[in-house]
Amino acid sequence: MSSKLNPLDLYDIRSELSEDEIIVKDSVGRYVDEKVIPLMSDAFEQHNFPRHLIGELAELGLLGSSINGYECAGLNSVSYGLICQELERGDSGLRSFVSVQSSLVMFPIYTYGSEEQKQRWLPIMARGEAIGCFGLTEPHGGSDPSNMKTHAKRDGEDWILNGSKMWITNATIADIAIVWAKTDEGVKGFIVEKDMPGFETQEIKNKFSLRASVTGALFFNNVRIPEANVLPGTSSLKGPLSCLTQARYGICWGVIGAAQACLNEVLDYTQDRILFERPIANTQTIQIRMAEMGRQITAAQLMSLRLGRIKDKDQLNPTQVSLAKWNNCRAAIDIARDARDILGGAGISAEYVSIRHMLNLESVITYEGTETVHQLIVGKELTGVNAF
Ligand code: TGC
Ligand code: FAD
Repeated sequence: MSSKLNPLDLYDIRSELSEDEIIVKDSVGRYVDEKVIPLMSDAFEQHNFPRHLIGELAELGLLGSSINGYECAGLNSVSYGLICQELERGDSGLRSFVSVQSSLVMFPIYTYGSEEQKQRWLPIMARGEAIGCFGLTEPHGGSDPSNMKTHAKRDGEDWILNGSKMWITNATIADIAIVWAKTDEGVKGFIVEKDMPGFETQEIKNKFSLRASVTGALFFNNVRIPEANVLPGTSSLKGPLSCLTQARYGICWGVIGAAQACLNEVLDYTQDRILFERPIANTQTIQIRMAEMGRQITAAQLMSLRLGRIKDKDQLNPTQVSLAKWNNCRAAIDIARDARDILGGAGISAEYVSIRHMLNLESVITYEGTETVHQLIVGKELTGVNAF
């Protein structure tokens, strides 16, 4: 007789993890249980990103955790995935903060930056003393960044930047923005510092999703950028798109955490909710719905672990990330919506986590490439035809 399975890990993914990976998962998991989950419902209701957590995330080594050197932890890709999963079990907004800081700001500085840029920014970003944001999306359409209007022109030793970016995580709390702009020499990445004259930010308020995360717009009006703030290692759209591959990979894992939180909630709730003289967990329909959640979570876990192992061998193809981003976000949002329904009227209350995860996942399925974008990336791979 085999022992009872863990409902949140039906294929015992844990047994596939190294000792180091288990330590990362368990320590971040404990932190999320003790310090994050108790405050996220309020933070979401109050539309407030709990900034005091940044120092704690830094102390745990979670900022730029995949980078070697520069005071970063140098963890492998599976560990980064597990960090995202545990943080998003708390709230997608917190995982978003870490995704942007690590994959979208520290990664491009590490990969495309000069040694001076790395020395200047990476250690203070790892310590949480400087916060970053990533400006690619523009108001007229984020799915097609090749149509960006933001541009920069050389002026002597400097560059002059004009344009705007929309829907930018961390916009108003960031010390630096990695801004992607068209130039006569191709698409380049600029490190825009918050005090540079002509650079302004504005928070986007009244969101129904990711309320515990800061989102805003960036405006550039003749911002003078010294050559020392240009990332020298990239001059095409491949630069920003390669950053997206890193962040999308983290999301593949992250949304598993959100889905696990929802399944966990309904597993408890349905045991105690007595209707027609029996717990609703004893009905076939509720069991089938929760079994479906278990099936989807297991598939997402297997895809993410395989993706992580391929990434750690440096053999990752971005299309493989698109397939998992599509699959896992779709699974997580379906699970969250169904969990909300199983909770009945209680499911609309902030006392339960499912509706918060459900609302957050509306952003997660949209940002870092919408579901349609990822389907078309996979379609292009299968057919060889670009149908965008
Ligand atoms: P395309 O011709 O396909 O590609 C141009 C060059 O880039 C290469 N490439 C990639 N490289 C690495 N990773 C990827 N994911 C890559 N995708 C493409 C490609 O091989 C090519 O290289 P080369 O050497 O041949 O020049 O470019 P396209 O203009 O046709 O675009 C294709 C498309 C639609 C897939 C792309 O534009 C896209 O991915 N659109 C979606 C945009 C998006 O995801 N934006 C996200 C903004 S950031 C964000 O949402 C942060 S939220 C964070 C949070 O809070 O957690
Ligand atoms: P659009 O591109 O206008 O898409 C509208 C609809 O058209 C979508 O349903 C899309 O799937 C569909 N569509 C697009 N192309 C096709 C096609 N060829 N065929 C059929 N349908 C198509 N961006 C950043 O740069 N940095 C950030 O930090 C950041 N953070 C974000 C945080 C939040 C909370 C949100 C919501 C967004 C964030 N974004 C960020 C922006 C995000 O990446 C974009 O919202 C996303 O890429 C989609 O762009 P869009 O909103 O302009 O939608």
